[in-house]
Amino acid sequence: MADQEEQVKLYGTWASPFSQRIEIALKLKGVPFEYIEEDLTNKSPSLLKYNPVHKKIPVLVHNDKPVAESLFILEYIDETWKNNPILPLDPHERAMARFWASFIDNKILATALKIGLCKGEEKEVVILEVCEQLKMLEQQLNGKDFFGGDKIGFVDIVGNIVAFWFQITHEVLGGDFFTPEKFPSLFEWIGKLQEIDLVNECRPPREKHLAYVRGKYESLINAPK
Ligand SMILES: N[C@@H](CCC(=O)N[C@@H](CS)C(=O)NCC(=O)O)C(=O)O
Repeated sequence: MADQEEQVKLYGTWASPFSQRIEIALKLKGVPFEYIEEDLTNKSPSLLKYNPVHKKIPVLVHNDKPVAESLFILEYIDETWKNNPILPLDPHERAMARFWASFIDNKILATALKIGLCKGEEKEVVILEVCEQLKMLEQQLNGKDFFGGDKIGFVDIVGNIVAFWFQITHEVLGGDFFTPEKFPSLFEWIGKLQEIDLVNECRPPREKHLAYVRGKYESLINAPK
């Protein structure tokens, strides 16, 4: 566990599923931390100093040493505070957890982000693609409550983006494909996540989140081409 002397700071923004991942992990480990809300329209000198490459949140700063990129931060947290492991201990299971976490960000998220930007037939193709990817992810649950087994782990924490951000975005876009009928196991999993207090503590209030995502989407489609 962390020494009394240790200083842990998280630079994040309230609506970001990426900074929520880090909040969930720190709470799971019981690591006290200072949360610093960033204004991404006016990034702080500290954020630019700590993440000069991507200039993005989240950034974890542990005793003045920064770590950027949510997947790497999760690994850092798991290696630094050993209680309540996030990654499986078995090397093959660890590799698989990393594989599916990367699949969520590099495939599902990357495809989902295209949905709001295209129309007609092109949009249908993208929706089919994301549904296939979500099915592949769903199959990984394979009768388990969580991707991590009987408790949340790496893929569950990374998957918060599917569970919460994706659901809200789907609603804003007026989608009809991300439903419990089409993805029963994923929705059961979302239900299980919602039973976990510390996960709920890290989620933004639904109405506020909906309004934020709606605003983002409108400014995206109204942006000069
Ligand atoms: N791959 C990054 C993504 C983080 C990310 O996209 N952060 C967004 C907020 S949700 C950001 O800081 N955007 C600011 C910018 O792009 O200028 C991670 O996993 O941490």
